[in-house]
Amino acid sequence: MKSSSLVALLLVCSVSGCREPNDVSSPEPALERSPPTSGTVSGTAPRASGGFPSVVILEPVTPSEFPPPNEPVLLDQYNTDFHPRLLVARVGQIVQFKNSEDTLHNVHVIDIETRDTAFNVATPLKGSYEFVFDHEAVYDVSCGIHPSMAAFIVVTQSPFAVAADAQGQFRIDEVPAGRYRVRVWNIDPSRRSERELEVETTPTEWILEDVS
Ligand SMILES: [Cu+2]
Repeated sequence: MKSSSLVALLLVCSVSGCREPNDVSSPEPALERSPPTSGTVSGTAPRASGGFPSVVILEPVTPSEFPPPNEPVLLDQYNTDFHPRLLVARVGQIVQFKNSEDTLHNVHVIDIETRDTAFNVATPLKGSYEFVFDHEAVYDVSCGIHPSMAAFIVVTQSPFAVAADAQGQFRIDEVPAGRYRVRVWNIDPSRRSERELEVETTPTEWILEDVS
């Protein structure tokens, strides 16, 4: 019967680690000895401006395809503020705009370059709205009901993008070795920068702030 052979196969897997039942060859291949092919990029970017941290984006110089992640990212509204105040999202990724309190908010999202409105919706009490950005851009997020509420969304094609902390510290793990264009975005245009760097398989600290 098929079901009993399936049970037998599962037993072989669990007891012997999925080797052929008659496999008596020496145990594990030395996987741990294969050289690393990716590295960690960490360092210091400009500190936050106006409460909004810098974003560090690594783009491979050789164009690569990166399918969007299945997991959504969240921009929440509570305590009459956006959380986080700077969100990094990927092209094609679902972004959830949530209202976690009993106060009416709305979400108005504007491309900071073109000033085009991506959308402007009321977020229902304790409800959410989903949106997928289809190209790279930086967006200004506001709530028309509470002028003090402000956030930014940086939409990237590359998966190697993070918001730094308030002091500018950042870390991006598992970056395949190779040459990258590094863009640092900050709401203060004088703190933005662009350069190229070589990602090595050994950890390297990068100073991405041009302090004058
Ligand atoms: Cu609001």
